Amino acid sequence: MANVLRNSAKFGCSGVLSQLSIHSRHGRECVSPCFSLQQRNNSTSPKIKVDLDNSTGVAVLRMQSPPVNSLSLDFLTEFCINLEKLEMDKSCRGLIITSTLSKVFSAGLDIMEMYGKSPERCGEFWKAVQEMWLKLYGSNMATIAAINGSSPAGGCLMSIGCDYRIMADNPRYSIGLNETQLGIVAPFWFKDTLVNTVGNRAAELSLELGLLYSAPDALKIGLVDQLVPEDQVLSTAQDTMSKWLVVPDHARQITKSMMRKQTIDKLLSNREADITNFVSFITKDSIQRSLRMYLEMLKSRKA
Ligand code: CO8
Repeated sequence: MANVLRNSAKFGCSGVLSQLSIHSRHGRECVSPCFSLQQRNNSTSPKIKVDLDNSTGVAVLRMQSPPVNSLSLDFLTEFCINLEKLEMDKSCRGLIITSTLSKVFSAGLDIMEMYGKSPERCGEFWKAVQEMWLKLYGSNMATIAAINGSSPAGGCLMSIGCDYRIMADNPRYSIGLNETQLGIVAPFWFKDTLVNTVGNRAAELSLELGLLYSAPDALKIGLVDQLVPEDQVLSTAQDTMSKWLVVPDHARQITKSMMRKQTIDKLLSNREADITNFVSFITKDSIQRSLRMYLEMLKSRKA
């Protein structure tokens, strides 16, 4: 069994999910007995909708949290619960992540979760961000991001947490880790994931300048793997997934673990320190001022 899943299981999921977890008949952990199989496979909730096609073993997770699918604590908790449910479902082999919103895949972390919040709340939030990445980057499923809109910062992290990225060929959509533009710093595991995706030099430029790449430019540096017309993003993801699933699961999973384990273990062994760093950084007056200015800029753009 691949190490990735063991690692993420060892460190558990959100508190909510830990409370729901029980052991099932066949020895794998499963979620609360109140979920029927049908419900587990096709959950509908306000922020995320998951549909698992039992005939193909492919689940489509649709983010549907207007206006911009920002990653709030509630959103992340729901995301992790859904991911864990799919991970434990033997019939699910592949996951496609996409958005129901027009123009936006995900605007990244919900800035309001980092602005004017208590240190305790910031710590809880950051733990959920870590959990989202650990579960996605370490998933045993084959994962494809069907990026049908802009995907800055945490949205980009979610995308590069997948195995493959297909983006709408629309120059108005952008993707990248733009943290420095907000006056904040992408943590080491954001950086490591980007380096693993585009290489050291492109990651260095990208991170220092907080670059947001248009879809064609993202393709050029390898931040996304493929561009397709907007109305074909999901169907291309489905076609691509069927090719990925030709590869025997165990061989793909062990290979994925071999490629990603070191990066995952680095966060796992520094998890508490990373939370402490985030909380002390984000609650600084100067950082709070930067975030306020950024929020004002976002609002004024509309005016
Ligand atoms: N969080 C909270 N609210 C947001 C966010 C966000 N990330 N992004 C947009 N919004 C709000 C806007 O303020 C606006 O609110 P309102 O309607 O009340 O005025 C509403 O969502 C709609 O936004 P737009 O009008 O801008 O929507 P568009 O469709 O025109 O544009 C974009 C969509 C391109 C996604 C645009 O909103 C955008 O660029 N957003 C900002 C994205 C961004 O910079 N995110 C960075 C978040 S930080 C992060 O993810 C990593 C942090 C790591 C921390 C490390 C510290 C140590």
